[in-house]
Amino acid sequence: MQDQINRLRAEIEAYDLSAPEQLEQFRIAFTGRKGQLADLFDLLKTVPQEQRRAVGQELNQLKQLALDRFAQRQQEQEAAAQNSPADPTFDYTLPVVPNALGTRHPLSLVREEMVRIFSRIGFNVAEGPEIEDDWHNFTALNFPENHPARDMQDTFFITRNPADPTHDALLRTHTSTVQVRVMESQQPPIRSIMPGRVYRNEAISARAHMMFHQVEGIFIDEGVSFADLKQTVYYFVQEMFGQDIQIRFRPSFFPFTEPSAEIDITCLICKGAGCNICKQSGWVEIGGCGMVDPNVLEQSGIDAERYSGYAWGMGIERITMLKYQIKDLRLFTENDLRFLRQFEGVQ
Ligand code: 2NM
Repeated sequence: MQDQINRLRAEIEAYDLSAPEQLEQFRIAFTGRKGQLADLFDLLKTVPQEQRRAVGQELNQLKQLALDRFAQRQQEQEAAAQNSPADPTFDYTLPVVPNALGTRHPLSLVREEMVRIFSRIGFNVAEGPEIEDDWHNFTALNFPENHPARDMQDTFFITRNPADPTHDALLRTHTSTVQVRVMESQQPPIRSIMPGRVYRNEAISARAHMMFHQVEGIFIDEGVSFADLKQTVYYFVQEMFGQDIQIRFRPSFFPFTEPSAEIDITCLICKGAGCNICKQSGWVEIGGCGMVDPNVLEQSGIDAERYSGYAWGMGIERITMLKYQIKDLRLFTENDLRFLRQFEGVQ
């Protein structure tokens, strides 16, 4: 028995495994169910009782030796296969099949364009949280206690405590919240825009949604006037829509600005002649603006005797709809690829 074991060990150690097919022959000859090791294990019962344990151990070591050789050679062969081409006739000079890239969402394209336009005249981008508190969304912005925008009908509240509204958590209804945060943390000159998503409790339709996007902006320094505001808006509109576009300011009201105005531009559909998009007026509204109310400046820690500023807000959806003549807001959130693929070059 001992001789047989020694012979088999020598055979296992010397076995030539250089060709891939020899690996399988090795397995059949030694470790397979009908291999030589199995034969020797069968003979174990003929070994005298007092030697059986030692011989059994030796057989197990031999089996492990064979399994180790097999595994090592198998690994070597797999590594070699990965490093050499499976098909030597493969033509590596063929052009690859292009991998279709996705396209950017039209709202992203317009937001990026707006950021580029304002950054050229010195505005930086500020961001803030979408979950806000009563202070940043309303109180700091001069919203009176009983203002309808504070109502559940317009605002999504997350937690509400009628006894202590200063601890309400809500989804921001405008990005003016970020303006407040900027004014609280910086001193003028301040020149920032705030692109971002906002939420209002509205039924979803072609013209309204419970979530949309805004770009608001703020400019605070010494001696800033409404003339500066008008010129900035005029510059933006011409860069965004073209040189022939006219603008018009209509007096309006916002709690956080005084005076305040609505911004209209020439209707892009009928070029001012009158159509059903502009309700025959030749003008369409793109946002609101005004001089920041001194109360708002003071509440955020800015000296309103020394500084003045203007601010504005525009809806990205509205500007995108005008630019690309999209007639239904719901298209922006339906993820229909036939819609989404129309705005940026695809192969
Ligand atoms: C608008 C219209 C007019 C505005 C004002 C401020 C702040 F924080 F400075 F008071 N932020 N945004 C503003 C002014 C927003 O959106 C239609």
